[in-house]
Amino acid sequence: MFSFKPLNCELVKSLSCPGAPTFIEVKLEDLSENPRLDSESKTCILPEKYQHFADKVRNFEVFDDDVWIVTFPKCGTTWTQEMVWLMDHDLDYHTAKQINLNRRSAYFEIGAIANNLSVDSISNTANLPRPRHIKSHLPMALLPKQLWTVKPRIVYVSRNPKDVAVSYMHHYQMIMGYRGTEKNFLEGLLADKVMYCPQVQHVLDFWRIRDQQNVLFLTYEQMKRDLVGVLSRVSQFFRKCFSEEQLTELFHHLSFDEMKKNPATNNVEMVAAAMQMNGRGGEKFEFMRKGQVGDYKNELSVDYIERFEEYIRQKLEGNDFDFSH
Ligand code: PPS
Repeated sequence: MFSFKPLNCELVKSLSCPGAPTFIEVKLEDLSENPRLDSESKTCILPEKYQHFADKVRNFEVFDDDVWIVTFPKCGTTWTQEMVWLMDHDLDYHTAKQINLNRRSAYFEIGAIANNLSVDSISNTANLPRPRHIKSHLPMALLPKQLWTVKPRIVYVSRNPKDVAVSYMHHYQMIMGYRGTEKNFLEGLLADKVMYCPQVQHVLDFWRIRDQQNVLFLTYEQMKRDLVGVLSRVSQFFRKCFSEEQLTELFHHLSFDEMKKNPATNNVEMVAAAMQMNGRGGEKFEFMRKGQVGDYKNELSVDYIERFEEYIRQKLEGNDFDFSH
């Protein structure tokens, strides 16, 4: 079903880190079960470990009451997970505060990619109580094929690649223990050679199926600009009817400041454990970092901003999507 190509070029080798020392290109060879995948969509850069899980992921049993939250990394996954879990559980704040979001909404493939983690997250996800809430950064081609026949709810979120670049760079350095240069990391993104790349194709595959009934396509920028409007779309998607007062309370609960101080959503424990594992123990890093649109202007040089803009322009050519949505 898949082929696995070791990646030994200097750029990819320079992206080695304790969380992911070696990378492969995973390629879907059998396109028969996927909706509208074009040739660009068939590959994904992942840690070498993933080859032992690829078939298990692809053949994973999907249920129609599952909720899948799918994103490229750093696009607002955590924010969306909390929003969607609460919507689907009739705003059960009591449970949401008692049980960490990572247990309520499981990171599907983490055990298949994280070098120093020996959990089988695929089997653990299979055994979650239903309705299962499942987070994944995998691209369409690698996700379970039953998603396209069983058709559970899928919430997809995209974010502007320039802000993703900055957020991902901090994540890569602090959570995955990367000690290489920022230049190499940015070059890696521009060459689509960083973990989970290609990035724009990841988005386009879901943009193309956005009108399917079981798919809701959101963007980080929309959520920042008009969370009330997004909450209304999400509640319709879940066929829920909440009062204005309830939606106001949810809006407040989902704010950056509230989620940052909420131990069930701020990922403090997960980050501390990962930093310890990946050689950054004792250093300071907050998962809830800035939560802004346009932070790239503070961190990327003018040259890199231009290069990312050109990269985005080229990758979007011929498509009706743009990252200002
Ligand atoms: S991950 O590790 O890929 O699952 O990360 P992900 O959750 O997708 O993205 C993390 C970024 O989302 C920001 N974030 C938020 N922004 C606004 N409001 C809320 N409530 C919120 N929650 C998380 C988080 O700060 C990361 O972005 P940056 O730019 O790094 O601050």
